[in-house]
Amino acid sequence: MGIFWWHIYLYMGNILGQNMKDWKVEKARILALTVEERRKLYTCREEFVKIENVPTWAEQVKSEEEKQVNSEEEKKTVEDDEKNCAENVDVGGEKSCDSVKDDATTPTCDVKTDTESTAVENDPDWIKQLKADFVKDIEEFKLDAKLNLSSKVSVFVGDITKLEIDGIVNAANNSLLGGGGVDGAIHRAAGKLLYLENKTHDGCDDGEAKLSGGYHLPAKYVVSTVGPRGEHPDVLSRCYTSCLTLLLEKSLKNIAFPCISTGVYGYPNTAACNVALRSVRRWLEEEGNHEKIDKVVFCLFLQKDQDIYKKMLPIVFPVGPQPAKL
Ligand code: AR6
Repeated sequence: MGIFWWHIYLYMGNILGQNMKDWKVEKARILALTVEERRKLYTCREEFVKIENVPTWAEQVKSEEEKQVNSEEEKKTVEDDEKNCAENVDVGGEKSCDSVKDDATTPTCDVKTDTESTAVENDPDWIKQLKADFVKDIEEFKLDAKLNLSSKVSVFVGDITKLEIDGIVNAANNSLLGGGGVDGAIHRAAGKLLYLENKTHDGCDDGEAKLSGGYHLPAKYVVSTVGPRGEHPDVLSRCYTSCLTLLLEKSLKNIAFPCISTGVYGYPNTAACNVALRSVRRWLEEEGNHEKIDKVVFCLFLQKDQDIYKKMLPIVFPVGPQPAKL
């Protein structure tokens, strides 16, 4: 080997060796820091969201129900006021209650009519499909339909790279070396040490999962998984269970999932939500896993996924007792 190439060889070896050492040392150092010390390293600075501030699905439903009751009570008060005003019209035709009459924002009876008409809509096909699939799961996997797991799951709307949590899942490609979508966002926020650690994983097969440090992310760990390209429910289901199994192996408590495969990889959103919810429910019921972890968070970035999860979550994770008939 010529002297020139020898120098290049040593130089590269040095850099790679240094970098290899860097990620291992840095990963261990960061994981040993207190949470206050780690917060100084976050790429998102103060914009992180603590996992304890993300309500469980059960809490969210309860608070929405309370809001609904309050708004119905307010509406009733306004309607009563209007009725009183009408009754107070004096002989000359003037109302004695101008404040109500002049308030352009006062809701009218029309609002009630609207709500009533949407409540009787038929289920769309994707809801019918979910109900049928879930009933089949209950029989096939002997799921306990009465087991209330609504406080084991949460919905978080926003950027997964902001979550201060044990693990966030990356919807990666087989190289694990970065890409677009959520993968790009996670690599940018974690920094280059995630790339260097991932290089040592030697890739990842579809449906499998690999664990790395979170580095400059508020999440302690990144769990990279590779979703299917297109609609392959078995592979997508394995993504969820592989990540959850890793979580348990590492004795971690909380994990957040993006909507794996529904972006660049083109999995239809309603079908992907169906698989995600049922796979998580099945895993939580298996071997009492729900008692070993705190929370599984569904991180929803797009409005369409928020709309879909809002309709599908109550079927797989009902807050009250499981309806006798789905
Ligand atoms: N936080 C949470 N969710 C996000 C974020 C974010 N910051 N950014 C996007 N999403 P995708 P895939 C949502 O395309 O379909 C990459 O190039 C997004 O709205 O990121 O599994 C990889 O390298 C969508 O709901 O992942 C692979 O080559 C979801 O994340 C390929 O894309 C997944 O969309 C993987 O494709």
